[in-house]
Amino acid sequence: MAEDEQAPETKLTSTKRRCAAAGKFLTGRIARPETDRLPPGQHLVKDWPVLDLGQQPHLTLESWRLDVTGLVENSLSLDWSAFQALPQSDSLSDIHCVTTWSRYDNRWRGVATRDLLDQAMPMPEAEYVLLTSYDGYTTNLPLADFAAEDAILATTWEGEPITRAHGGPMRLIVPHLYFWKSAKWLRRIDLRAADAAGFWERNGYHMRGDPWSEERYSGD
Ligand SMILES: Nc1nc2c(c(=O)[nH]1)N[C@H]1C(S)=C(S)[C@@H](COP(=O)(O)O)O[C@H]1N2
Ligand SMILES: [Mo]
Repeated sequence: MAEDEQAPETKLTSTKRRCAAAGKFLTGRIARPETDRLPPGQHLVKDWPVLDLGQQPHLTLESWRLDVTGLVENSLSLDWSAFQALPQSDSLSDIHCVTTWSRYDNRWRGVATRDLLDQAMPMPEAEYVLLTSYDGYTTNLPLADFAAEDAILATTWEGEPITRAHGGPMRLIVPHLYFWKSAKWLRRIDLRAADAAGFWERNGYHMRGDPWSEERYSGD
């Protein structure tokens, strides 16, 4: 076949494409060999650095809310007790920050993003989420990544409430993407048909941010 001819769609590629379309919630299962645990260009730390825009909001559980908006059948606006009434899950995962530190084996408890999405019921057109936090931070990610099996709206770390500095009372954890996607002090989850850049994504960071393919900056 000549180089410039379009390859005909094979049975395999068409099946793969259909799975990719239907499998929104089936991606994100992490089954990497142990040797591949530390992504390229990362080094391990034992402490847990604090990184943010420098405005750490003081939130009270009485006034806290989480909204789920956009392309969902059921818009949600949950107060703290409604959020706590959702199924609670545990998740053990590694952190990979784009500034090159990684931290293994963090034990989280909270609401699995899938359990929240089960309540909100995303419409078929929903492909991306744009997250907004109480400090004004925003970040975007594909819905499939947000809905990964081990992604969690975490309220505790190592059995203790997440501190304000680390995003308490609730922050997102999406372990298989760089940590800037894991919004602290999460306020709103907006489901969308199209991708829209968040804070760091408008400032040169990658739209997806996969650590194993070093998607650090928008040119990567
Ligand atoms: N709301 C909010 N979430 C945020 C940020 C932020 O500035 N505001 N910074 C991101 C970045 S760049 C990183 S590396 C991690 C840091 O989380 P940590 O301070 O708990 O280590 O939070 C991410 N989530
Ligand atoms: Mo970061």
